[in-house]
Amino acid sequence: MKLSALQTARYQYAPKLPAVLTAKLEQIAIEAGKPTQSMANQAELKELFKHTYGKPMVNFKKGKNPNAGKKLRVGVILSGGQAPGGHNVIAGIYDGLKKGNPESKLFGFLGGPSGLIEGSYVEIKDKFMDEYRNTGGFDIIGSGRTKIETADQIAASMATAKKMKLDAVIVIGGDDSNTNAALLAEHFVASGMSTQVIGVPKTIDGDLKNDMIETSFGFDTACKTYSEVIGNIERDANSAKKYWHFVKLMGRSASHIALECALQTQPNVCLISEEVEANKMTLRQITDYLCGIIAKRAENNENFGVILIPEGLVEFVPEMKILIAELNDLMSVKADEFNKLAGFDAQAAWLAKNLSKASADAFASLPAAIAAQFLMDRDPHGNVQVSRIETEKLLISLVEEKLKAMKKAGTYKGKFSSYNHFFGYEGRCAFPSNFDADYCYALGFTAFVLTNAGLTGYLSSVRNLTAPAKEWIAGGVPLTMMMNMEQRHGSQKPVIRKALVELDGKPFKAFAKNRDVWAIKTSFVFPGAIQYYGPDEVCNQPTQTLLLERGI
Ligand code: FBP
Repeated sequence: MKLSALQTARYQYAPKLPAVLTAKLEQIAIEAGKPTQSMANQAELKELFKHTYGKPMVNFKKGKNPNAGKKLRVGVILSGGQAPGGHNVIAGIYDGLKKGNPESKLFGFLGGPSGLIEGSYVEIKDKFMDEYRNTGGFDIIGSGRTKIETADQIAASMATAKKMKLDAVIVIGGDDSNTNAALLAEHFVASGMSTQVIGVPKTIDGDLKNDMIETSFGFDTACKTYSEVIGNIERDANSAKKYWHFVKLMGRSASHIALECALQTQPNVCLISEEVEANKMTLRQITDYLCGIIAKRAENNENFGVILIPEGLVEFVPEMKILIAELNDLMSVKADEFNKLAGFDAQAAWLAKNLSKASADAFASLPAAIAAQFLMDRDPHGNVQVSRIETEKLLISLVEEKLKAMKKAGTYKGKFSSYNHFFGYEGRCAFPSNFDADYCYALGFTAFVLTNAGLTGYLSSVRNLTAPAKEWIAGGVPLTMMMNMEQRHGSQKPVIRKALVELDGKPFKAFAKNRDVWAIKTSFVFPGAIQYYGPDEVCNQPTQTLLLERGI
């Protein structure tokens, strides 16, 4: 394989660890707190997780480690969407295992959770590991979105773990994958198996966070990658002064990515799905809001600008949310009937009869190309694939229509030319920023220490992230502590609660305080490309979200 100069240089980068983890393994002790509770529905969750509910939080401190030197066999899974830094999590686990006992072994399950179900894996060894250190992507072993949930899948996973004599399975995943990890941990203990299950918080979406998990890995690099390109587009827009750019940003549900990019680049508009939902804004109201800003800038002769749109927006617009819920139901309950329909016209005619009147009207109001995207296959969790709905194009067409009407009425005198963009996949496999390279390595090493301590049902946790890495606090959070019960596919299910943008949180407030000025007065900021070498403020800054949330 031909290597770029940066990849060659990044192989030399030594990720930083919290001070406690740089000690000899014999000197890393576990300090357990008090028993914990789930964030809601305590009685139901206690019943569902009879063996793993309510464990204490644990932290690492300097002290005696009775388990040092234990020979371990561990399997690791990369689950769900790619996020920069996944390879360093594996490197952290690997180095920890080998430091503990050079005869310990790490196996990578191929293609995500299905690798565990099918017993498909590879042993990770020195040379193989070294090829992936500090690189982006999940290509070391691949990822997948299979859920381990049916009785057969759980039985197959147990069989693999037994056959491979695994001491632990480490699941690197988001909220859904770690919910699965919690269930697996419970099943393993309930069946008398000694295989432990440990999770690691991954997702560029940034929505797996709470008091104990300050951020999920990958969010930092993905946001910096998108912000670089948004900044470049802003500068282009400000140079040519003739285009409006509509930029959709990844983030399945929560708007953390859009908000962080807005804080980094100060665009003219950034829609926040959670606010749209709280204010019950219809598509028409969103269009009016955008056109108001476009018209105002036109009065200043500024017929250009940049608008950020979170990927999940359509699911937060009231009429679209109801439409999507009805479509999800119809497409699963009447799947046979629906799947027989040949082509979009037949589907639209069938839906007109089967949807509620309000949803049928909402569906009919969409341009046909966009409406067809609402009918694409659901993901394995039953979710509509919002990254495939071209919300940016939908908004452009609604804005064009409205501006035409405004021109007729004499309330808009500008020129409107637009471009649409979608930034998503290009941010998921970038070389991890120094922050993500360090954070991931520390998360991986922490997952190893939790494994070494014989714990199960824990999520690897590294905190105090705005301080230098040596001051980071490492430990484990019981997975059940982050859970509640939610309605999924018609029944109540235990799930890790997704963290949405909080409208009374500091990042949103910082944005809301400034957005009216940014809308009219061009205030663009150009962050430039991620820097891996150079002064601290250039290459080691955490995200604005993290700084604001931690009051810095
Ligand atoms: P995870 O939650 O699994 O980390 O995935 C996040 C994400 O990148 C979303 O932002 C996006 O909507 C989705 O994955 C795209 O999924 P896919 O990779 O299957 O197209």
